[in-house]
Amino acid sequence: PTAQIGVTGLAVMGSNLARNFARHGHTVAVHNRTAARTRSLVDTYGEEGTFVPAESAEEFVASLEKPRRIVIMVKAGEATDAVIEEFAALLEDGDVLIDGGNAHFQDTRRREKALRERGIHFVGTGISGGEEGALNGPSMMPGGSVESYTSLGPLLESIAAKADDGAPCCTHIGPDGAGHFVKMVHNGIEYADMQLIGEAYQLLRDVAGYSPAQIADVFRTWNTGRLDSYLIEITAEVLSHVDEATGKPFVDVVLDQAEQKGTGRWTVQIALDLGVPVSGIAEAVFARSVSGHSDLRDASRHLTGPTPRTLGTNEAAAFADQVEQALYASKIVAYTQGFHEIAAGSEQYDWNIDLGKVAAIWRGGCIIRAAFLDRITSAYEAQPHMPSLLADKSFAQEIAAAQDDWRSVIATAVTQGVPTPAFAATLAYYDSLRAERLPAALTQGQRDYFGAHTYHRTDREGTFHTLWGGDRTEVES
Ligand code: 2AM
Repeated sequence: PTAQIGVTGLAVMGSNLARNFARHGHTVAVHNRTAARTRSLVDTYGEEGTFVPAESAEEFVASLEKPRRIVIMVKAGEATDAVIEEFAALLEDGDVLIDGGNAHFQDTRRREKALRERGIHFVGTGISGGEEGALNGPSMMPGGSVESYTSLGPLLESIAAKADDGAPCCTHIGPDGAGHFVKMVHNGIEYADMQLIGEAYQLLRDVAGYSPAQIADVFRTWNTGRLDSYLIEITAEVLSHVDEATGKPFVDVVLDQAEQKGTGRWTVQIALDLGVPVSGIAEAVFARSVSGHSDLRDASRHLTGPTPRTLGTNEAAAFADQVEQALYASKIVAYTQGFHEIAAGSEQYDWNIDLGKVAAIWRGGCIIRAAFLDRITSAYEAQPHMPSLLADKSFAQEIAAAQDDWRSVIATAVTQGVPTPAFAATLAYYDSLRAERLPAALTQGQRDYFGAHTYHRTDREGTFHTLWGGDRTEVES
């Protein structure tokens, strides 16, 4: 046996990951259910490094050094279970099975437990960066045992993206499902980021009256400042692209119905279970859902409302600056919510996740890579147990400076009838947290009225109920 690592499942993500390992000097065993894919990989890219192609699972396993390390890159769900079963039967104590797909973290917890009982390390690993990242350096979020990371970590770190300071964008996230959980929230934040960018675009289009090409230039300028990020960069690329067939802006010929594969939805579902308010992420998921309801939208075209008024040139430029402030403030809140969910998951499942390290490995390789993740890293390094990213002084100051514009942009959107659900939800979250009193006191009163659900008082310990149907005296319960 000569291979340091094996990859099974050689669709684009798996092939690119295998090539990445090979290009970094590792001998890579490659295997696919349909052997033609394996042959084609080695035929096309064999020169890039040392591949050991295997036709059968037995041959594949026999080609690996011990402890064996096998990365599974097949579709999440039943295919993953089938492949795990096939290989687990051939593995020995101490071998490491890695699932690099977008598995649900609860599936990962279940699989890790079952395999641990058979002496096999199971490493659910989030991988972000798309096809390009898999080939040239993704951000990697491996979970599983500490022991598995001793053997696997250096290999993964060698192929991971490197942050600007040279640190690999890969760290041991925590036990069992921790890696896939963090990848899930990464994707949730990605949904929010994309939606916020989309709302900024819509405002620049409808209120500032800019063309897609002009908006691309605005995004290019923003990308040189604190919003510097991969998503802003590709937004400018997409907006400046012209459809060849029609000569129209590409963004004007694409059907405006956003699809989703499920990790954003999971982020919100799990947040509901954990009781974590991820309203910005939720609005992003709902916004895609609304867009996809063509039936509802068709049936609603008669609904009235304001038509946005386009600003003059100078006003438009000033408005664009305000939108930048709004986008930045909302983005900080969306990340705050995502990190809160990771902290809550970590607490619930005893994962002991280091939030600073999570921010650090998102600085490169992944879809949400952004200059400001460096600052989130520093904030958590300075205060690892911050209850919220908004507890960090410098982020709080930035929001303080941005908030007049933030409010004004949302007010404009509301009066002009441009939907900005994620902008508005993130601002409402901010205002809810800073509010002296919330109407939750009234909610408690209502609950006590119709259901005798009781309440607590601000001035005394204890649990109370008012006899609403009687003389309205208060009783302690
Ligand atoms: P295939 O080339 O034989 O179809 C993405 O679909 C990748 O997952 C492909 O490499 C595919 O193999 C593999 N795959 C999907 N379902 C599988 C299964 N049940 N067992 C093994 N590999 C599977």
